[in-house]
Amino acid sequence: MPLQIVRNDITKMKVDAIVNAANTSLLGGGGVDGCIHRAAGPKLLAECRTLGGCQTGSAKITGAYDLPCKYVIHAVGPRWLGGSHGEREQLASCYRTSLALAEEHGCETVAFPLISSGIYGYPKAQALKVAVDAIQDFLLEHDMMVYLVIFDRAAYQISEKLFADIAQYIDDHYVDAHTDSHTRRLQQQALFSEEPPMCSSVLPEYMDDMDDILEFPKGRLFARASSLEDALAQMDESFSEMLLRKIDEKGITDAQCYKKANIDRKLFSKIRSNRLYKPSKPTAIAFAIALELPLEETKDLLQKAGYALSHSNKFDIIVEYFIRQKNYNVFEINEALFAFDQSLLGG
Ligand code: AR6
Repeated sequence: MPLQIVRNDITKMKVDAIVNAANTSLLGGGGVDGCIHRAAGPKLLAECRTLGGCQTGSAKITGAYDLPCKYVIHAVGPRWLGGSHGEREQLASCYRTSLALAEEHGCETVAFPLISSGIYGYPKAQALKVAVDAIQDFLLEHDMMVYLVIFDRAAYQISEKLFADIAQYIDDHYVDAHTDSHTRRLQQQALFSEEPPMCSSVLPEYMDDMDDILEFPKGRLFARASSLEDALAQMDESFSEMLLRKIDEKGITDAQCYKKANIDRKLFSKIRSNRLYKPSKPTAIAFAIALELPLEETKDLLQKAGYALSHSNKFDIIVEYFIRQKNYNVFEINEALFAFDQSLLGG
């Protein structure tokens, strides 16, 4: 996953470079700046003294000394003055300059705090959006693993309305599913008491239309497939094949698809070159989102990788919510998944 949002203390990140939310003097301060200087030791300040400060919206790079990374990139975010003083552009410029510096120094992994969102007072939700947009733009053209490190829970709030809508959606569907599954369990128990174990009510949904190859209910699957080889020869389009077909049908390039899915190039190549590659569920869903598939097609694609969307877990319900809203922005979906403590989409 090229952009990953994690909850951590940035000084603990084992990456090539961490970014500091510094001030124009580059001589240390409070917040994350203080944490980084304490963890790096006094040699960091000594090097910073040689840099001659830094302008707002820009960044400079130093060694990392006692920190577990190789470099510290000191970025100077804007103070929030109400939003009409070029704050957004200056903040975006911090991310762009830092990423360019990281690339110049051969960094493959970089971790950012939410610059300006503490002492400098930038509203956290807006600071997050600027960060995600700027990093996403950079990743469209470059290969890098970027972590956005969120320190405190309060720093990460999706809008109250969205949170309430999703909570309501989960509530409605989660309850339904649990009521349904209770009823289904009772029905299944009743069936088990009269039928042999292999009965239609316990077959997975995807076997519904396999009547022609099932001899049921005597319990012999694939009865008309004369041998295992015949059965294997009848294998369907695989996940990889369906994915590549859909990419062609949408008229987009492979890179447009995997970047939009927040999947890195290497993982995509593996999937492309191995027709039987089995992706993780978050990866499979990320591709469905990148392809902007409606719900039924999303389910088809997932099924190719052996997964389903169910109403018995929050992750699935949140994904379904976004697909029904036709919101196919992986990063916005990830913000919501993060807010509900679920795993994120991507590779
Ligand atoms: N790891 C990750 N994030 C952190 C950590 C940490 N250890 N500590 C704080 N944060 P701030 P600013 C988060 O105030 O707003 C300094 O004095 C924090 O929750 O560190 O850009 C500088 O010298 C917040 O979301 O930076 C400047 O004078 C985010 O990091 C001024 O503060 C940024 O908060 C810069 O203010």
